[in-house]
Amino acid sequence: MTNIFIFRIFSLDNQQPRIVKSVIILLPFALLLGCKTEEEFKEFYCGNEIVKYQSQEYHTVQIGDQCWLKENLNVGEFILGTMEQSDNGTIEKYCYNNELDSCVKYGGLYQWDEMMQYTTQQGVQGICPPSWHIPTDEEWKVLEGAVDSQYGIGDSTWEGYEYRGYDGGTNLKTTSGWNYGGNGTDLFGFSGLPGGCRYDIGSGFFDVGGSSYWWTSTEYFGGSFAWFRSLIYGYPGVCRDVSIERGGLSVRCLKD
Ligand SMILES: [Ca+2]
Repeated sequence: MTNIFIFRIFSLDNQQPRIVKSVIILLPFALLLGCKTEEEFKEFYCGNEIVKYQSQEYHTVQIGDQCWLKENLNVGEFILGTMEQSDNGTIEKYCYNNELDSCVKYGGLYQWDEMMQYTTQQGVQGICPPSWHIPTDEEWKVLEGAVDSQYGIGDSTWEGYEYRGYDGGTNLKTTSGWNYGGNGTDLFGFSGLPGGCRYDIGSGFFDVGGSSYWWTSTEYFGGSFAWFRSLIYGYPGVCRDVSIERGGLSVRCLKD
């Protein structure tokens, strides 16, 4: 359309200086091009992009077809481990051993319902930033297949329980920060730290430095339990298991 329009204008009147006509005709076209370029700059580039959310900044990392936040979520108001998180319009978090520094280092620990913001729908935004969501059990299987050197995406090994895979866990762990010689390779930049968890029974905390626990948004047989993933020092695989939803685990968000 634009080319035809330009041709017609040129053929109407050859008396005007050619350069003036060119400027008048091409100006809207140039502005259009300029707008497009600006839009392109606003596109999301996983890995370069930093996500600002509730006064915290999160890095991003592309692993296969998925874009993950590179840090555990640390959002909400700190409450003691002896308290329960509730549907009160405020996001609440536990910090390991009730120390705020633990939340800075490892992110907050959340009960499943609080993380989901009181829905049971898989893949919801929950407490994640806008256009991010709580990964499902299936989306975690894709990540596991993407980072394991022996068992790829879709391999039946990922349907199993407890520790599965060859070296997926090692490749998800940070290269420092794990106790008992448990550091990993962090081959894909996932940067899994051993943040421990809040017990599902009682109100104490468990195993910071030795293991990590991330919720999925997938319930187990529709209530009270949900799937999670765990890494532990000394095990190269990734643990897939269920926890009582009352437990306080870490949360990693996945881009929509
Ligand atoms: Ca709450």
